[in-house]
Amino acid sequence: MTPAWLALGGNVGDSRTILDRAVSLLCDGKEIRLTARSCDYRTPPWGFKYQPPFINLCIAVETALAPRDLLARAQDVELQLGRDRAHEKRWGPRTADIDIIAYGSLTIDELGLTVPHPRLFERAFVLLPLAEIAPDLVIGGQAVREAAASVDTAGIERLPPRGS
Ligand code: A4P
Ligand code: MG
Repeated sequence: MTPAWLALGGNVGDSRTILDRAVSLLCDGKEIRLTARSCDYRTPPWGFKYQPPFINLCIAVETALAPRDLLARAQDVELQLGRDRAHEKRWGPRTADIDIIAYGSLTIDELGLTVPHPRLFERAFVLLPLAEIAPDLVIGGQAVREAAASVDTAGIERLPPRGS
């Protein structure tokens, strides 16, 4: 089993419910075991501004899958949750987006898969939830805690667990 960290986000539909479902569909307890889950965060849209706020969260898993298989599984879950890549614009609205942030200490730079995620350090909506579950994780020579402390977090709201 290899540790991996994934970021989830969405802003179409009931995002908190959809992303909860994404976590359960993805983490089957066998090939992908959930080891930590951050709170949900409400975050201002990044990249393309004129769209509703996102819900974002990060999870830590232990996985028996190779990186490509983990990506395929994540994309399969996106599809099950109604993601329609054919009609999306880049950085635009989506029901559920699942990105692999890091896979062990592996560096991958292939067509269709770059790990660690290349835009990680620009994205407070990933760094904040990631710092909650993996503050000491070092990615590309940088500790997540420090990266999260140095990024602009304006407008990001950490949400209490639902039902509390
Ligand atoms: N791909 C390559 N590397 C990876 C990786 N490490 N993890 C490839 C996942 N996928 C990876 O993905 C396009 C392709 O990236 C995939 O087919 C896969 O082979 P995509 O999900 O359609 O991504 P994209 O939208 O074109 O670009 P990117 O940079 O991944 O953007 P996001 O994160 O998907 O953008 N604002 C807030 N606040 N919160 C958000 O969650 N999300 C987006 C969507 C824009 N703004 C946001 C948020
Ligand atoms: Mg993505």
